Amino acid sequence: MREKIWNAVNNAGKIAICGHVRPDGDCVGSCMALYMYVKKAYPDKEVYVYMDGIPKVFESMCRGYDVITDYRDVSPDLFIALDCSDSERLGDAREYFDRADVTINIDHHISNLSYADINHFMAKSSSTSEVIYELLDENLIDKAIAAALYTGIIHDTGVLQYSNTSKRTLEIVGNLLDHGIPSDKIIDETFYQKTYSQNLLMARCVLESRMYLGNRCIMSVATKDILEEYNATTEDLDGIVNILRITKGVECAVLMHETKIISEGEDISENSGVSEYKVSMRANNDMDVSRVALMYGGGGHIKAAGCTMTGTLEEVTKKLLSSINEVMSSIYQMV
Ligand SMILES: [Mn+2]
Repeated sequence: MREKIWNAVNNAGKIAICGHVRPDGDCVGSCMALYMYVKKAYPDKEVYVYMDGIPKVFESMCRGYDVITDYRDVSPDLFIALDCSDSERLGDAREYFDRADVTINIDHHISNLSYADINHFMAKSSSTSEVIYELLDENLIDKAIAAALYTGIIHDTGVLQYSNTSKRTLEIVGNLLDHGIPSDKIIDETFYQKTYSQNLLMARCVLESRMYLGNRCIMSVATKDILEEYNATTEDLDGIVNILRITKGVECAVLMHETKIISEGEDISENSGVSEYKVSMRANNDMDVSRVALMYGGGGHIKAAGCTMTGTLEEVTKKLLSSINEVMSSIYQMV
């Protein structure tokens, strides 16, 4: 597979690289690493990288490089999609991907749809960054490439915590550290760091949280009012549900945030109006929140899933708790 991929790169004059819409750390890291590597290893080739909506924390990784954000057509001979399980997730770059002579799909999602001419997905790898590392010639990896791959691995493994972190992941991370990358700074500045107002918002959500189902479920709601109070966007809520999840004894953590007010209630202070809520859930132990999300047309993974619900806050909370209770009971009765 390695040879097939590099042969395709060798045979192309113009190469485009693209990740998925709303790129995360692994997406930005793997795209930038491959982009920098191909430019370095094949100086005679024209190489382009597409990414839109790069979160602020990853901007420094892309600084000084010509990242295409307007999705103009560069008519590449070879188009490489990274961290994309489905070509739909390429967003506006998809039509150029479909038009390219040769396409490659490199990923680590088990659900990958094999939509390219050459499909290389490693479901056991922690991240696309890890898959990319395995394809590179170690001698050509420099500090910038190592930092990009490291960032990707750190983000998809929750700083080497999640169960997708293998012995091989740690070996690769060890090799990347040999390049003298500022690993502590990368973890702090791209993963843990919060602005003061993000911290206040997190504190507020923790303060407003309630325990349910015999203290096995913790739930908090960020209403539009709360979000406005901290001048916050959805991005600012990142990580809060994980903070709720580490509460001792909890099997299921829920953070809901109000996305749309459908009708104001008679008594606004009672939250009696109908709204749309985005629900994000995290599970501990054997709990499976993807089953709860599926009941409301959402989806995700066993340990992290989400859905959208509409109703008064009371209705939504009641329905959701009863579904969580149902799933939890069925799982823990089996044990
Ligand atoms: Mn990924």
